[in-house]
Amino acid sequence: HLVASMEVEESYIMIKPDGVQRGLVGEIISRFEKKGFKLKGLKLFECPKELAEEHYKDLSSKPFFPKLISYITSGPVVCMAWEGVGVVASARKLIGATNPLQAEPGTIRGDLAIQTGRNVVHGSDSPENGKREIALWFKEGELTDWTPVQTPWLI
Ligand code: RTP
Repeated sequence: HLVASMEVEESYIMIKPDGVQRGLVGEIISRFEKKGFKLKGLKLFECPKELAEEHYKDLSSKPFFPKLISYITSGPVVCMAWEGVGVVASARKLIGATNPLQAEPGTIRGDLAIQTGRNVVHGSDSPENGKREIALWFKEGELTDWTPVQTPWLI
């Protein structure tokens, strides 16, 4: 179980192909934006098979791995880098349980999804993986470190 930290962290959040196909991009982005996290990178992207396999390499021995790779590469995804205090655990909370039927109402998966194999969004599971995944999915020039103007509630 992830405990919310007081550190400024980065999380890699990705809207999976079903989220894009179902027209949920704005809805999902708005949840992180309204919470108060800072968007540092955003792109619509067709994920090559090799990248999907690298991203999910820890799951490569699982029986569902081939299905997972074809799901993630089945259409464009929206890649995002979000920054903020405790963003990794907080984003996992906003996203909800892996199985959408177990995700609480009010969470993204709890409100918008039914199946584990079509659970609309990914969020990094540790600050280390947040950094690793952002480096994996974004090139250097694609990230912007900007300072919010007169919005002290954004960190
Ligand atoms: P994610 O990495 O996408 O945020 O998901 P997670 O941590 O909640 O779940 P994880 O166990 O890391 O699994 C990654 C993704 O693989 C798919 N999955 N399918 N039994 C199955 O068919 C199955 N189990 C997992 C899901 O898309 C899950 O989000």
